Amino acid sequence: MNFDSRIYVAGHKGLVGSAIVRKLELSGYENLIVKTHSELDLTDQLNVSLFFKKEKPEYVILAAAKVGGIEANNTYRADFIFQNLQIQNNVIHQSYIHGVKKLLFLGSSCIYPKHTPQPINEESLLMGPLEYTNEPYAIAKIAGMKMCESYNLQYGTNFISLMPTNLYGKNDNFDLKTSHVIPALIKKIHDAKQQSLTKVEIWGSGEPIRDFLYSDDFADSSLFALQNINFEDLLDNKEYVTNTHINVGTGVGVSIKELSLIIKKVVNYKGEFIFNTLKPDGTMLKVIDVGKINSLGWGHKVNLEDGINLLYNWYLRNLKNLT
Ligand code: GFB
Repeated sequence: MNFDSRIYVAGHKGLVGSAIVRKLELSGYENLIVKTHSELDLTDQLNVSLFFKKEKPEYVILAAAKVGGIEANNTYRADFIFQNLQIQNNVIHQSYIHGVKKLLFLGSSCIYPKHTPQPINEESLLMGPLEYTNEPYAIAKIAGMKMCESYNLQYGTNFISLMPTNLYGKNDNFDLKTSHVIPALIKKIHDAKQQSLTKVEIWGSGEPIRDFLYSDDFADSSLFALQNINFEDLLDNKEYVTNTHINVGTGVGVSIKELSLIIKKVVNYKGEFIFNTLKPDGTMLKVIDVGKINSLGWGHKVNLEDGINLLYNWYLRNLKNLT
């Protein structure tokens, strides 16, 4: 990939897409192609085909998706599976039709079974039932990853699938109904401090364990994959080719209770937490094995407390645009 290569970043305004655009620009890649949702509806097959025909990207990063936290996934089940399948099918197929040199498909660690040995290894895929609350999204992401693998095997494409763990960072979603846990707790605890509230509600038991990766760290892994990882690197001498996707995370688990105490310290909030067990916990254990990405040469750099400090400072600087 050269500094003047035509690189299309689908979903450039989102948490992941915006981090990847920042990383590419800081690294000297000047020929980025971006389209807003209103300029290009990725669920529309004809418009995606016309876009590829006109723009002819050489590299594609598929960071566009219908995403959300546990409540959004559990509520908008049909939207999560339909929109993500449509986006993936259109972008992956057109990347093949138009000879894209490399595509990066971004999935999620929720593709793994609800109960699986920890830390979760890539080989655990499809080895058991999925977590109910995000099954539609997980099925869509598994389909996208398998589609990349199948196009590589049948057509010789070079489509790489990264499976990030729970991500957080600048341009995160702070809408309490649809957000993930870290932006939700930053907002709830910040607001409680501002309003001198003595208690903050945490959903669930506080016991679930998660592996949280800062979005700029994930963007760093995405550029590393674009520059250094190819499909043939992922083939081992098994009788059949499968599980060619790559986990990306910290490999370090933290409970939601521990997370809330870290955010309480960063925000300097003095109140207490109440755990609302009427809200779902979701998967109880979701820490991923990062041995594969580490052996390929990449490791995370930003630890959880530093990442939360970075995000909270960003939140305070951008508060007027977020409310
Ligand atoms: O981040 P989160 O919504 O997604 O929830 P998942 C993580 C844990 O935090 C759950 C708890 O056990 C929540 O019950 N939690 C506590 C909260 N308080 C809150 C709160 O105020 N808001 C939210 N959102 N959670 C997602 C999948 O699962 O993981 C997505 O639904 C995606 O599809 C993402 O795969 C990576 O980690 O449970």
